Amino acid sequence: MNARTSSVIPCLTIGSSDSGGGAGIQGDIKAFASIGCFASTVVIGVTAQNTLGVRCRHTVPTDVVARQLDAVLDDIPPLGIKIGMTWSVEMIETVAKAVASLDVPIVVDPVMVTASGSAMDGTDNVVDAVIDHLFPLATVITPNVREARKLAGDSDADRAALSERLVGLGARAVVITGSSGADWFFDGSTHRELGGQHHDTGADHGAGCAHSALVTGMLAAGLPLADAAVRAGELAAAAVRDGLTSIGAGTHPVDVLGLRR
Ligand code: PXL
Repeated sequence: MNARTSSVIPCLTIGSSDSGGGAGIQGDIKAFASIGCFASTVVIGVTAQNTLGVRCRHTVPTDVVARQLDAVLDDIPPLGIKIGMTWSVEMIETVAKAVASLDVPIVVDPVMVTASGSAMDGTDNVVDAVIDHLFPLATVITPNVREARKLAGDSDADRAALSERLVGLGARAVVITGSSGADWFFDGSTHRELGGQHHDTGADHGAGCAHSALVTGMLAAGLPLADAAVRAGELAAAAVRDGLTSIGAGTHPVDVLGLRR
């Protein structure tokens, strides 16, 4: 192994395909690559989707998901894992079982709604299963405000109260990602508002996915959690600022890769 190859950090994302290319697994691959991480991918579902919305979704059988997990973990041990959209209780259990014994940072992005407003939370019991099976494994969870409210079962608490409630439900740390720019960080002892910039470009499809993948990559690289959260927030905000407004007629995709430069 030479210095060049040893500096590549393998990261795994577990989530669903976005055929439009901006979010989900596709977004995560780009976000990982943008900070020098190699992406392996376990696909739990496929969406027929563009910038205007989700037309349908198809779930990969859990035994095939388990085989993907085995194949990746046997050969390409990740230094960080992101768990995105999980969709069903059975899928959550399959994923949790495969990663529970791994001693690497795990970022749980409890995806429940897309930037264009499509619901992505599958069956009713998913909220409980995310709390019961994924919260205990997570180094940090990264819901947006709507997702935090759903998980906390509280529709009007502020972000400080929400994050405390989520830690009370078993999350070690929480970053509530902000559509209005700033993120809220709570690690069980300290609250911080992280000063992300809000860019109203109409190009934030994939922003949440990019944000959590960037946190994952930075934790995998050894950054302390608070620093990873700050830097990921800055990069995610910049990806919205630079978003690809020529792509699609709906909520345009973010650009983490500087494609227009
Ligand atoms: O941003 C959350 C997300 C996760 N996974 C898939 C998505 C989206 C948002 O569009 O499409 C597949």
